[in-house]
Amino acid sequence: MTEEERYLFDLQGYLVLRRVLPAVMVCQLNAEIDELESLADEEAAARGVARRHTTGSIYAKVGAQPEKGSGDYTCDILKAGGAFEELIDWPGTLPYIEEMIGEPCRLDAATFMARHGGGGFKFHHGYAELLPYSEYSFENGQFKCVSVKISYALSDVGVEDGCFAVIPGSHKSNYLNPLVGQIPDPNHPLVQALPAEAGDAILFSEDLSHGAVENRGCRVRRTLFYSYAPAFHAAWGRMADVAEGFERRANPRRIALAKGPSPFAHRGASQVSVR
Ligand SMILES: O=C(O)CCC(=O)C(=O)O
Repeated sequence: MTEEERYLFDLQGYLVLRRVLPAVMVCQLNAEIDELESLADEEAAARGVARRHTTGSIYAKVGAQPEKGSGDYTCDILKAGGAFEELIDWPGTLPYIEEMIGEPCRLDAATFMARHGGGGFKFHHGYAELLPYSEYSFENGQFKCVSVKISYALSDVGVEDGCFAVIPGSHKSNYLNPLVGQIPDPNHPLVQALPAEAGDAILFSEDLSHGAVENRGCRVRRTLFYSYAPAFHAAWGRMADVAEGFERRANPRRIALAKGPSPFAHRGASQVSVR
């Protein structure tokens, strides 16, 4: 991270990295999503990539359901293998994650999300509650974030396409977020909408108030979320489960990130007392 990036991440709670995925990688990832979307729900589930259709929740606003196709959904994506595995230790983003977490870290979830016109996501987090799984913290001149997520855009997402949105600085707020539970209004003075082009990545502390503007267009927003945490964290259920043969294909760093390295590895055996 450059000095300016450190300053901005601390100040705002997020960083936007432009074009961290080259066009060829974006094409490859989209082609693999197209192939998965050509499958019926049962076939996708049989491959371990079960779709969780968005039916509305305290956070999600459901988009229009297309006549054909999958509608709004998320799924755990590493079970699909392929190029999704390459993003686990992507060189354009992983060094940022390592510095933001400041501890041996692991991947705790990797999901894909498709959102159609009408869909949105309400503001959550970024107020004074202590959520042990999401705290932003800075100690002894180092970031010590407990959860940092990467949102990779696989499609161009303007404000009208329902882009990601945040309240900058809210990761440090001590007051209740006045917009929590609302779909972000990009014209509200507190709200920063973050349009992205395919291949861009937004890295954010989970402690930041974040959500997504309503998709008012007719383009489907495609996004990958890769979530990282200190190594002592458990994964989010099965959300970081990998595909058959992963251990044979992957390099040691990728395996350690997906499986969770030993939280004490960096301290040395002498500092870990065994009785
Ligand atoms: O749709 C988005 O970009 C935000 C989604 C989100 O905040 C979440 O899944 O927790």
